[in-house]
Amino acid sequence: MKARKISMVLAAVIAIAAFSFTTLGQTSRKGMKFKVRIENISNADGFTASNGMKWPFAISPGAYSIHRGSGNPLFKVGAYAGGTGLAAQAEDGIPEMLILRASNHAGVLTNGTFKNPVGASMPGPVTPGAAFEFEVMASPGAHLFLTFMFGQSNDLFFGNENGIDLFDKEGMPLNGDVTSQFGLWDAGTEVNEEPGVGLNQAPRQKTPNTGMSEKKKVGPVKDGFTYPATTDVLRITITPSA
Ligand SMILES: [Ca+2]
Ligand SMILES: [Ca+2]
Repeated sequence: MKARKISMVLAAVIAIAAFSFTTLGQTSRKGMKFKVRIENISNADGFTASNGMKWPFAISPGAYSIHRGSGNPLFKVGAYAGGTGLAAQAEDGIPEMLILRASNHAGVLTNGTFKNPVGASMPGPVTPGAAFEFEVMASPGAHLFLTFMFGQSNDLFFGNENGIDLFDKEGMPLNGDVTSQFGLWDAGTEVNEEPGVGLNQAPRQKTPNTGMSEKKKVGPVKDGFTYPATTDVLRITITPSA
């Protein structure tokens, strides 16, 4: 009798433990924290322009959006960027307006910016060897969008056209390198000059929003100049918190 009672109590304890474990697992999956790291892995020697001058590869502060459903809240390939806030992001590395406008997009759960390089107390560009890092909370079904500027350009930006799923179909969190999902895009708002040389590019222009304006649709860069392959200069990783 005694042994039977003990085994029944044990079974109940195991059942409760198993239930709590399952509940905890589900709860943590509903709101899991991810760390997003955007690292400039380009060579510190930089690139050589047609006039022989060296220029460093750098990226600007950027925007992120955690989103559910279809569409891209930050940019739309094949559409005009006018009025979306993309111009300030792509021309001057200023993401606030884009985030403000993106918050009207159906399906947006969270929007934010990343502006301070790791270890820096002030906003600024990420130069060779440096990185941006930020954390987001997300639940299954959510995906991530990012934008940030190619610093030595008129209106070029990096971004993922399609959302990056933060969980797989089984609800397991994404963990790894997602750089290959990012492209270099032309916002279509300012005429391109040679990268690292153009006087109307962010590092050299006298004030933001300077340069010959253009009215093209957002699309792949086609200007005859040479650009580094994205995976040669950037490493973007997503790591779930334990
Ligand atoms: Ca352009
Ligand atoms: Ca400019």
